[in-house]
Amino acid sequence: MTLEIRYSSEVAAARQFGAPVVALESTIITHGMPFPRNLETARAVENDIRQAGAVPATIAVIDGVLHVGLDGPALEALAQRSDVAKLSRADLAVALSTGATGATTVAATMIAAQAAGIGVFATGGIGGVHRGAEESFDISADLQELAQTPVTVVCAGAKAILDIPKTLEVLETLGVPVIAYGQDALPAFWSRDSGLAAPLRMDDPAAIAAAAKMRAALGLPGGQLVANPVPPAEEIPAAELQPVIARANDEAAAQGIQGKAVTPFLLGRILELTGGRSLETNIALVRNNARLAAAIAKEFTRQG
Ligand code: PSU
Ligand code: MN
Repeated sequence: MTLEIRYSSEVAAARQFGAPVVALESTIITHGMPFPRNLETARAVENDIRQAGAVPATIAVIDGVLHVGLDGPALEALAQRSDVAKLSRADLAVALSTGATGATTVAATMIAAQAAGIGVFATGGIGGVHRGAEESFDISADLQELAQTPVTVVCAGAKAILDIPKTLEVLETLGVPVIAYGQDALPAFWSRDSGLAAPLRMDDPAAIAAAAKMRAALGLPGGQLVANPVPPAEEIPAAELQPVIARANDEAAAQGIQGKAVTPFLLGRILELTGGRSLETNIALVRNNARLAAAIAKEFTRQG
């Protein structure tokens, strides 16, 4: 059995000429934002990466084929479909071998990026340890993936819907470097400050790329998590969001929402409860992460 990867024309050209490439996930498109904002955002993020001098590679499984880079019509079709599976590490091989269509989570996108030789990936927020995980055992496969797959993931911190202290503890146990970009505090997705210090801080894309290369030189598996704070003008302060998050979490528990459905449910409810404001922040932070990921990708190329 061989893995077939279908590259978009711009990603194929970038690979041929050794140009910098940034991977992008697709679950944020299909399960993270409503249509049509999801499509507008996906396009804007891709253009941000191009304007920063790198090539975007949005990753998804379409009819059992692993796509690395989606052309315009494919992106549009994916953004409009409501029957798309959410594929994490456990699902990827089954989807590919049964001809399914699915969007890749952070974990699955990291696996695909590595298969395609892409070292950096931009997203919004990673999955992590959910509140009440001591009862539910709900810990995202994204954390294990960061421990074993050598891709630098640029996010805006762990989503504030999670238990952030527990998420940090698990990342520490797994040996994942958690690097705040340009500040000491760990950002919390919609907010710039989680109230917790980040384990590591870096201020320079070149240093982040060099650290990834040093990790490989040491023979260590796994990636790096870069937490990039949302721009100040777009943030929702943590204190303001806290009651909304508590209510969304309570509703999820009361309605018995479980497993893969938890994260999309919480994001959707927070969007409603903030009157759409959380979505604007989400869009701003993903675009901000795309620009930083492009700068890191260029450093990977420059450092060779
Ligand atoms: N970040 C967002 N929106 C999302 C996600 C992340 O801003 O929809 C997705 C990512 O694909 C991440 C997934 O991998 O949520 C985590 O899901 P879970 O908690 O079920 O592992
Ligand atoms: Mn989960």
